[in-house]
Amino acid sequence: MKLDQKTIAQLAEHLENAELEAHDVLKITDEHPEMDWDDAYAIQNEILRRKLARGNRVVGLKAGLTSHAKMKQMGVETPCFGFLVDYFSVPDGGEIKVSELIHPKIEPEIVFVLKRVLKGPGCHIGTVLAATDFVMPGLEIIDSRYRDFKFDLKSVIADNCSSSRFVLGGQAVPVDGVDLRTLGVVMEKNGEVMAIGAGAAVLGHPAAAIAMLANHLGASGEEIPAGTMILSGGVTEAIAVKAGDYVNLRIQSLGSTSVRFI
Ligand code: OOG
Ligand code: MG
Repeated sequence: MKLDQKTIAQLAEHLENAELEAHDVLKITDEHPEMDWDDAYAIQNEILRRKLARGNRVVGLKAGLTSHAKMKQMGVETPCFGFLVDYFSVPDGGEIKVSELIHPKIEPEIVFVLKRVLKGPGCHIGTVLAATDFVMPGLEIIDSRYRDFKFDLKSVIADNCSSSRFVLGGQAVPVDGVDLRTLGVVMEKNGEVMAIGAGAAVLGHPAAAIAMLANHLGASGEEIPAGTMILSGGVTEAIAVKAGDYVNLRIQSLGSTSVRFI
């Protein structure tokens, strides 16, 4: 760790205020180029602590920057991990107020729900599939707090990996019998196809993203509890949205989910 506790708390407050007040900020590594990975996750954890103290609850976890499309779009080469709290959740077919966000983008995700605990190190695709209750389609709305959506990996980790809203829908499908690599993914905005992909875009197999998350948490002695919902990462690049837009996601064998921006 390169930053002291006071600086970590200040940066967490700074980034969380930007989220809650929907305004952008400069990326924090500009002022703190010395910060390291532990500092970045410590800031994210402090944002979580602030939310829990206010009565919010964790409802899921996410892996991000797990596809080449996303890594290329954002100019980074390593995945990141974050948390999802209750007020991020939007019902299937529901509405999102863009005035509550800065410059939202939307991306298609394959979502896992676990039936058994996952504890790294040593988790792999097999461990993850054996621990998975079902998968389902999800739309993630990301909203980097950084100006023009530009950041480096440490800055985006501190900012809880741009998390802001998510929508789950479609069908809950057990993983035996489906090949998650070849599932087709089609995302439409206002009736026009905007992004297409397949599950293998996510680290070769979306379960690999869940294994990485379990191994990341395992390094600090944490486990992923049974029942946890996890976004495995955008399959395609993220698409900008504005008020009036309607987005629909279809994933082969898993059904569809949608959301409207107002
Ligand atoms: C970081 C969050 C990425 C994903 O699924 O790749 C993410 C960002 O692109 O702003 O959620
Ligand atoms: Mg995502």
